[in-house]
Amino acid sequence: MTHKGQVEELQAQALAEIEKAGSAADLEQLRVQYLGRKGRLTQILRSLKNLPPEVRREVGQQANAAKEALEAALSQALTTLKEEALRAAAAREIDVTLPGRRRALGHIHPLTRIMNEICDIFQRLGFEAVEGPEVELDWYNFEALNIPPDHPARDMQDTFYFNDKVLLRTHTSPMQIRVMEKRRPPVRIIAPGKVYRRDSDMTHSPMFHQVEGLLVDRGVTFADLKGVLTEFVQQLYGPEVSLRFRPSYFPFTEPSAEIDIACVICRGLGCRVCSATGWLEVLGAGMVHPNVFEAVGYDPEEYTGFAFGLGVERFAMLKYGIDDIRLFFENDLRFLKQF
Ligand code: 2U9
Repeated sequence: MTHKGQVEELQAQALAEIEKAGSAADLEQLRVQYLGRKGRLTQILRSLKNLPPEVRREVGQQANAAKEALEAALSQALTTLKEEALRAAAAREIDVTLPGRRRALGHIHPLTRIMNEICDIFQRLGFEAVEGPEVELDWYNFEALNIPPDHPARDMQDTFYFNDKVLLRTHTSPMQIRVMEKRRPPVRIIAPGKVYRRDSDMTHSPMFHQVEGLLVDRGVTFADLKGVLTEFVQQLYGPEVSLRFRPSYFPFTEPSAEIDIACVICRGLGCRVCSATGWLEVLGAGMVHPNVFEAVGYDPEEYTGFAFGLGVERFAMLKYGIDDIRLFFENDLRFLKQF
């Protein structure tokens, strides 16, 4: 075969193989095979010097043209392979140029936060937190707490009953009874948790949260009650906030009081939130009724104690200026993200 025929055949063979190559590695292998230092076309170019001058010129021109053609074909094939890979990724609906997605960070529910703050303050004051059943017996929820059989709280209209004796607790006070039945004084506990009442509007939810407290020992007085609750309110609302204790009535305490703070919205001047009174009721409290001590087997001549109760939602609504209690339970992110 002529030299010219050799070059033509080599070029045709190389181009066919480049066309069939399926990867960048295949293409590189072909480049080495034909154009590398010991490549087949390179060897032809090197052997030109042994040819007679009249053939050398023609074959030389042709070999150089073949070299250029192969280089162009290799580079074109590589570009085509890359384009095909991108098109395949797009077909799988993966846009490799999009930025990564951030994972949204959750946070503590406003009610949980207030609940934790309240419990932390009482725990620093020496109170132990106790938790117990939300499905309760009539004895713990009413009878032992000196709540008489004809009290309106016992009505079907106000309490969720399962049957005559079993109900959803309407306050966390049953826990204090359960603890006193098991332990002797001194007792210093708080009972945080869910409670249930048949009531629902802007300021009442059928399920809400309470923190109640109880301290029993020899020689406990109303002055101890005032000291502990003043300290609590000032730790939560700041040392400047003023309090007032108003006489009140609860079946399970005697004497009883309701505790107001100067309105956190208008600072006592009178506004819509405090109904123009300048005061907000935040706590109920009193000295434990002797009948309650009798019910748990404590001698009321030997021991005295104070108790208090607060509604967590009410505290949170006052703290954050929220006017509808239902917002806490709708899990609307537009609401929750504000805290
Ligand atoms: C025992 C004895 C006495 C707990 C008390 C209150 C006053 C009170 C309300 C606050 C707002 C209920 O959530 S609320 O609607 N609570 O006013 N609670 S004294 O007295 C007790 C508890 C347990 C054994």
